Amino acid sequence: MRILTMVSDTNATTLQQRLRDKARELGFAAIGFAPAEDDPVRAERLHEWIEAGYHGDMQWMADRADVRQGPQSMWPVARSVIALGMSYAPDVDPLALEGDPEKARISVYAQGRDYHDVVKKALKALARWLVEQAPETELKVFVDTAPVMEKPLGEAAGLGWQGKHTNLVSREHGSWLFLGAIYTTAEFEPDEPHSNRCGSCQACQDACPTDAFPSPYRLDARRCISYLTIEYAGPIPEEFREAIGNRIYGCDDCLAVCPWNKFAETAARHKAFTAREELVEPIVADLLTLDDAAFRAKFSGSPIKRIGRNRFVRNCLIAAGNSGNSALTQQVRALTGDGDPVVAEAARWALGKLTSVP
Ligand code: B12
Ligand code: SF4
Ligand code: SF4
Repeated sequence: MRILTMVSDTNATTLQQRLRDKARELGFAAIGFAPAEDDPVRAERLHEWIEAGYHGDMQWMADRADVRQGPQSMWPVARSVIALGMSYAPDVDPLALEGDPEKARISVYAQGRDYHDVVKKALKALARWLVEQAPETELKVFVDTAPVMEKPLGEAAGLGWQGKHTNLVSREHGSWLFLGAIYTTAEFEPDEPHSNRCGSCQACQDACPTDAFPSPYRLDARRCISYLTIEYAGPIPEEFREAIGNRIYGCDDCLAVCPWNKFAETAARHKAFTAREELVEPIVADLLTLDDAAFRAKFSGSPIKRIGRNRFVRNCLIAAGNSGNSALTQQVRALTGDGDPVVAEAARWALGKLTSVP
């Protein structure tokens, strides 16, 4: 069903333009349209990725891969995808704390409000607006948690391209876009898919501290610090602990070195993603003291709350062990008796590192 049949012909072309305007008014920095088609190449790459085991413990990626592979597989009546991006461009260098072991590094995306909430709210508002304009339209909105491959859809809709670090890179906003998508029964004029602009650059591949890219455009999540510190609940494998350094939640290194970021302007950033001051340069010693209640209070409204106190303190203990800061020894020793076995084990490891400092 074409959108032309849903609204009067004179409004038809302007509806798409008004939708773009509305998206910007709601805080989206980028919007594009793509046909709601499955792409066999994209689908095959997803299945290869899962067969290689690169998803690690993210069983939800494998469970719904047949639906995730494309819009038609999920919702056969969908005709168009509206891809959206919201900027979270930082105003300081995300790598600035690299050599500062007393401080911890929280990835840029988690220094402001939880993007799941912010993007979803704006997507729903945009969806409501579209249904008011074209009442026969059916739609579904997605950000992150649904079985949807948002990056290739963003590329198909012209928002940017999937760089060698696998994330979507925008010429205007660099690597700093959160993505969301709307599947709709309305048929919009598609935008041109974005061409790849990585060229011979491989800065992101060289920057990765854990060698998580088996080849360009492919990420082995099991080696990625973002996976290890956020998604993975067990004891972090020893081979990665030193490389994690002082990163306690996510990792920005491959994104931060991308040369296209020089065009990203913080003026385009949604105000909800302005960094909370206390999360820009947090002190490792302060974070080790958090119990469950203090953790929840501190990270209310933040994506960090999702991982819970135990996983968070586990990460802080890895940073403590890597700090070489013997002033942390008492705090770390106290955590060797923690009720959570993963926290207690991380504390023993950190204690061993701190007490072996010459
Ligand atoms: C699972 C997941 C993760 C996993 C796995 C990441 C990954 N690369 O798949 C982990 C936990 C590691 C992760 C980490 C991060 N994530 Co994440 N994650 C997701 C999620 C939920 C699904 C991604 C997915 O489908 N992966 C499956 C694999 C198969 O997909 P893929 O890597 O895109 O695979 C494609 C390429 O490999 C490509 N390909 C393969 N071979 C070749 C060869 C050539 C030549 C080419 C051109 C392409 C190509 O084809 C595949 C299919 O298109 C999405 C949200 C969503 N629903 O889409 C967010 C999402 C991708 N994450 C996001 C973010 C912000 C991050 C982090 C930056 C967070 C952080 N700072 O710590 C890191 C970045 C790490 C990195 N370099 O990717 C954003 C990215 C926004 C953007 N601009 O792209 C998303 C879109 C969430 C959102 N709604 O904004 N994430
Ligand atoms: S987020 Fe960090 S660990 Fe993961 S691939 Fe990028 S640089 Fe490597
Ligand atoms: S750092 Fe270079 S290779 Fe990596 S995504 Fe950016 S342009 Fe592409």
